[in-house]
Amino acid sequence: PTSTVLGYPRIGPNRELKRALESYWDGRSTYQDLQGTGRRLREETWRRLDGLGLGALPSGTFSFYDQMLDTAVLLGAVPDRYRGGTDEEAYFAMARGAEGVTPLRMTKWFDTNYHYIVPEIGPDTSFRLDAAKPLSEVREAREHGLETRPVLIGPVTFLLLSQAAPSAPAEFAPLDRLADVLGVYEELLRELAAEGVEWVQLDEPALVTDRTSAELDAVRAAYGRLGSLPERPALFVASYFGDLGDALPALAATPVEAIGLDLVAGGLPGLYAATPGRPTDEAARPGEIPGKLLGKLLAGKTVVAGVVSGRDVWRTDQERALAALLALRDQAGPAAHVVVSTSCSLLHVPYDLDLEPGLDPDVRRRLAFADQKIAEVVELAALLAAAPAGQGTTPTGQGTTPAATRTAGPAPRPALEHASGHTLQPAPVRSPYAVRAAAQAEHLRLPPLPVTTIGSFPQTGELREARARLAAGELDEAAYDDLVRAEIARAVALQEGLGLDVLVHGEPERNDMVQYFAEHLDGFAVTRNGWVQSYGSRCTRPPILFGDVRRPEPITVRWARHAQSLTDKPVKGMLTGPVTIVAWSFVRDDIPLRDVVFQVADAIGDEVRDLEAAGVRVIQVDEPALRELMPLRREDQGAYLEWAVAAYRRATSGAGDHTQIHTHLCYSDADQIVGAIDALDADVTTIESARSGARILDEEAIGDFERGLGPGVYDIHSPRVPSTWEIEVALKAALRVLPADRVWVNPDCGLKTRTYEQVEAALTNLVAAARHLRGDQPS
Ligand code: THG
Ligand code: ZN
Repeated sequence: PTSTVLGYPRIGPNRELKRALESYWDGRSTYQDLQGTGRRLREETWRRLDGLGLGALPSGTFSFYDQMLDTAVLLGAVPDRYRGGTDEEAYFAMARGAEGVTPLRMTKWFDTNYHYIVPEIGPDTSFRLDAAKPLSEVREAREHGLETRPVLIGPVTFLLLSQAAPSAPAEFAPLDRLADVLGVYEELLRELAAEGVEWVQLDEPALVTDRTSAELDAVRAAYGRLGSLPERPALFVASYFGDLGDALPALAATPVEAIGLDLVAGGLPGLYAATPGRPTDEAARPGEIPGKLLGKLLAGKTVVAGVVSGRDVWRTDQERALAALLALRDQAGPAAHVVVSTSCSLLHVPYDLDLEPGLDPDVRRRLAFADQKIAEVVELAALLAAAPAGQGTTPTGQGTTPAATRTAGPAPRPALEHASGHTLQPAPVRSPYAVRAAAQAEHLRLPPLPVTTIGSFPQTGELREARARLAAGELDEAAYDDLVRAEIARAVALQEGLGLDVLVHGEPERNDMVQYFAEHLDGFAVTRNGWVQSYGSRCTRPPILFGDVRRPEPITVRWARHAQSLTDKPVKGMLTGPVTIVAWSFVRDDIPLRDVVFQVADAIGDEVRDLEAAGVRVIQVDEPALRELMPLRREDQGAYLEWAVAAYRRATSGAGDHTQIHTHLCYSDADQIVGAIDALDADVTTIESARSGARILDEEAIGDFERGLGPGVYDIHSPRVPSTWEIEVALKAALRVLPADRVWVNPDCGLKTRTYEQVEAALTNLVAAARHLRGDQPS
């Protein structure tokens, strides 16, 4: 084959899988119904890929929940507590929990907005092959007359991304079980060979992050062993999201037949670099392969060249991609074979631009969604095949157009105007914390252990329906506004009645916070149907940041003003931080990411100033994706954190000393970036999960954390209402390391997914716990 893709979306062009899953979970349909939807989606996908002219089709990229979870099932790594029912009950219990069992942990898939289920591996996990899924999908495709390449997570990545079982000894690591897991992969490869399968794709994205020499030994051992199996399909090891570094020679020395390289995010020095900040003339990183050695490494192998980005929505620069393919073909030498592909699975982009007729034509002609990207792959493969050998020249990167400004039509489009001038104004600097704290104490007059919430209140069905009717033109703006105002009044009255100290308006006007800000900022386009899977049945519609970002007019001020008019207690203004807005959008690549984030920071900074001018005394700027955008290689992380923190401070430093800035971060890995969180210089930081809150308090680093902290003391992901007693226990732990005027009492995240009944009960207990402990505090 000359062309392929590493994977394809599976939620359905109209979110058919989401609907089928949720209906099955609610008991409105059967597992057979769900399987029927799965079969139809897979058939449609294969027919579409084949129809677009793709040379080799993947199978197994479909999943009812997640590919890491599927691999755990494939290997029989199902912890005992999930067993007992049917296979599908165990599968969904691991994903979502069930009566009496909590689900497996879920975490971010590398630096994407996709979440995977974290398998649990212990010294006693008994591995046993369950090849039903890969085999049945291969057979299913054959019923449609199509031959496919099963796609699986590779053994090294599977174990590196797994967590140790809770019962495992401290020194145990899942990778310790490599030899046992390889036994199961061997058995699978034999079965696939017996089935007549010619190629298998094993995904090893964990190899693009920093790996120890022991881990590289594991790579050599794993693929040495699988490669030496006498009866097996050809092995294609795919890497993506970065460059393989030292793992490339390790992998190349094994008998695997094909290696996949992400030439968009990673590239090879002097060969290809499409990402800003990685100019083509950049010196090789330690461990990178100089171009001339490439031929030796890849002799006899197939190189699957990921030149069409699977993660952005921009059209590919065909000229530049072809130059890279030619250079790769020449450097890899005549003994290698080059296949054109996407840089990673297309899971991370929407299906089809044709499903988005409402987009501005000027933006639209720069875009490619999954199906358009497949057409690009096919076209590049034809161009490569037609080009005679010996044409490879190293692309200089000059004279090519950045993707975000590239267009479909033959006529060149005018370049986007650039707002870098306005991003270069220096941001004001806030006074030291002690000065601010004194001004805020005077201005806010809060009790010790102040009680607040993170921002959102339950989103009622009525509200969601009203938003849908507004979008469909069945409800006018004024009627919708009245509904939002009434909902704000309800949330404010509830908080006043319960005795919270800093109130919120509850965010009834927002569906997704990033979508909401994108809708109100210039430089963004939003889609109606551009869904991308976030986890399980949940999706987001990432906005498209295509141009210079500006805030044409205040966004949240009228809602904040309304809420504040209803109470004498301070009401928090609620904003999303610049890193998070950018992390959860598709972002232009014609200027450095840092400059884009700074532009968004300035737009948010405008909103901060307007909120303050409107009399808002507390402003929360959330940055839940601060960790997510972190570069995968350690050597790049320091520079990122520096500009990410600087962007946050740009956004917030316009606030006067008397205005209290809050921030909120989600996800339990916040403890990895305590230093950066501290450097945000927010007056108050609230963090997710009572569990991770406790862990952060354990950190020695907390001694330097000299501002307000709200360790989440109510786990909002569970419908359970915490007792006053357990909230007090959590707060007492915080009071051992922080004074009472710097400890905040709050849930661990927004209340959007809870019911009003649960929220009222939990907040009652939160206030009771705070009041009880206040009695013990010196005032
Ligand atoms: N917004 C965006 N990205 C995110 C989050 C977010 N990434 C990380 C985290 N939060 C992911 N969590 C969720 C939680 C719920 C949903 C999506 C991601 C969700 N989505 C609705 C659905 O699928 O039915 C659709 C929501 C909508 O109308 O936009 O429930 O908060 N951008
Ligand atoms: Zn949160």
